[in-house]
Amino acid sequence: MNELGITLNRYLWQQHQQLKQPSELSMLFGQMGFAAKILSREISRAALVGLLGLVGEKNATGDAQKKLDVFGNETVIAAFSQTGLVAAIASEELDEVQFIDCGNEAQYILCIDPLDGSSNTDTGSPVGTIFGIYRRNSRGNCATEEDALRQGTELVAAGYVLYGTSTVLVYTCGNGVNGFTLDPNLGEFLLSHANIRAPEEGKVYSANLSYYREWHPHTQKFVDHLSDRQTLRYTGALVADVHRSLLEGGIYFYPPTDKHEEGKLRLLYECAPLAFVVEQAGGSASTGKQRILDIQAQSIHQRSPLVIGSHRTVALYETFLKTGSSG
Ligand code: AHM
Ligand code: MG
Repeated sequence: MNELGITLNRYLWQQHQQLKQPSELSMLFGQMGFAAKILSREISRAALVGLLGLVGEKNATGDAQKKLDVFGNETVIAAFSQTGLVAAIASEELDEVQFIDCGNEAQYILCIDPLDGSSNTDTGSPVGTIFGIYRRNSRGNCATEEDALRQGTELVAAGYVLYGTSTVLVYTCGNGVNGFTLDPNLGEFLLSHANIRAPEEGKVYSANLSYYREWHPHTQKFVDHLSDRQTLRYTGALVADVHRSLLEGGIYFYPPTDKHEEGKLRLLYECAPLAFVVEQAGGSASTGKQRILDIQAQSIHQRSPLVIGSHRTVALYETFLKTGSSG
């Protein structure tokens, strides 16, 4: 990194000039960075400003809502309202797609989990934001729900923000993956992880082993195989576990359980955006049977099993699920 560093805004401007990335997309990332700065600030001081704990209601997918979930959702919507950038937002915290600024020519649809891993908020553990961006298909004054019901291969861009020991924004527009770390004193995201490549294999696996008995017997065999060779790390925040896999190699998986027969994680704003990022870095993302990005969404809060991370380890999971052995 040179003496001054490369800010997210400078990087986005370069992408616009050199790769003809649409200026609206660059502005959209700029707004995402702005929302992330606000969230980073409020998450880090949540205990001081009354933002810990539950709201006392359930969200669209039946999860207990945390105050920070609500704050995250409001922050994102405020960051994109009246910008003319986004026509609709599908969020984990909204029952239905929210249409933004009907009547303008906004070209993009945002699918977002504003605060992933929110069970971690009250203990100072990592949380994240996950986002995927599609180009709007519909014409006319208002976007439609179908604009958000897409296949991952149609993603124009995707990324996540990790609020951990530092705040890191990682994104792709389909030409590589780059990460920016927030300098809290400057209030700027600076390029810190250029052209991230996911190792083909790793030494760490991430899964909630308390569901072991509920998993398919072949998944259990995969875990038995892995636990002889690798070590377990599970943060309870998908973003943190996937980020580690991306940088150091490894695998995260959340298979179907008794409670979540289709898997727990949501396709549109958790699985697909992370799959796009990880594939762009040379890794893989699967349900165990099918590539995540090939799934056509049927509903906004659709769930999916997720197996994501180092290419060879994801392939090994798929082999185990099919055959019950390493093949
Ligand atoms: P959330 O978006 O409601 O926080 O749920 C998603 C989170 C993931 O970040 C995490 O990996 C997983 O759910 C943890 O679930 P569990 O406690 O069942 O292991
Ligand atoms: Mg989530």
